[in-house]
Amino acid sequence: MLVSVVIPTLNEEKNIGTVVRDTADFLNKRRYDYEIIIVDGYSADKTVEIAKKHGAKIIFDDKGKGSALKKGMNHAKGSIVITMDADCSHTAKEMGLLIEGIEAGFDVCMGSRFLQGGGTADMPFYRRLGNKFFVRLVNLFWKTKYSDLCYGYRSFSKKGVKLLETESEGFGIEAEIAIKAAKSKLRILEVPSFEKARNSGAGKLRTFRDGWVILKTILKEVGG
Ligand SMILES: Nc1nc2c(ncn2[C@@H]2O[C@H](COP(=O)(O)OP(=O)(O)OP(=O)(O)O)[C@@H](O)[C@H]2O)c(=O)[nH]1
Ligand SMILES: [Mg+2]
Repeated sequence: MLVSVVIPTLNEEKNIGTVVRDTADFLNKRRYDYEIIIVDGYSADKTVEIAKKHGAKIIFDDKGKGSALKKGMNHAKGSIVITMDADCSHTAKEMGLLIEGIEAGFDVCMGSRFLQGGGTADMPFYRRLGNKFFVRLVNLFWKTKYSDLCYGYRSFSKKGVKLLETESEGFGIEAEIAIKAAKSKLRILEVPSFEKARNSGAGKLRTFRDGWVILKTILKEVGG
């Protein structure tokens, strides 16, 4: 069983080494075959060089996080595809839950900061408020029971990757995936996840600009 880990990066030179190393260590310990795919947005720093040194495959995408994730997921050869951030917010050990969710027969397994056992050290007030509002909106429209929405630590079966034909180029991607998974009647599981604070460097998400993008993404799916 091959596990593919897809990591979008933009100027993460202080973080990417740790993320790739911890991921490889975890998957080696569990004796999984794996590939780690970095989808880089043409970083101006040493992200690519460092990721390569740690054994990751590199592909490039010049649009945004959403477009990078789509490219990486379509490139992945694994029967389980995991997406994670490059800023050390996601803990490699938690990957066990994401892998086992797919092994148990689910198509999309979504980390949630708001299930018992989960949490966050990286969510200012307005983002928490926005996320809560979007979760309610999506649950209302699609009769889902999500506890979280805009969180990128997830796993997918081959079928899941194939059926999710996403269009978001930027930070609307997580919401779009959650909605399309429900629309496609995929088997969805949430597992608790703790989001650590970004280790180093600047976050790229802008709360109000990207909040607007996420709202437009949800409304587009209502119409479509
Ligand atoms: N390829 C690519 N990756 C991106 C782009 N923007 C962000 N990323 C990556 O996507 C992941 C999530 O971005 P973050 O900036 O950490 O977003 P966030 O976690 O919502 O924001 P912070 O809490 O401030 O860290 C990180 O691994 C980024 O390096 C982009 O335009 N292209
Ligand atoms: Mg982050």
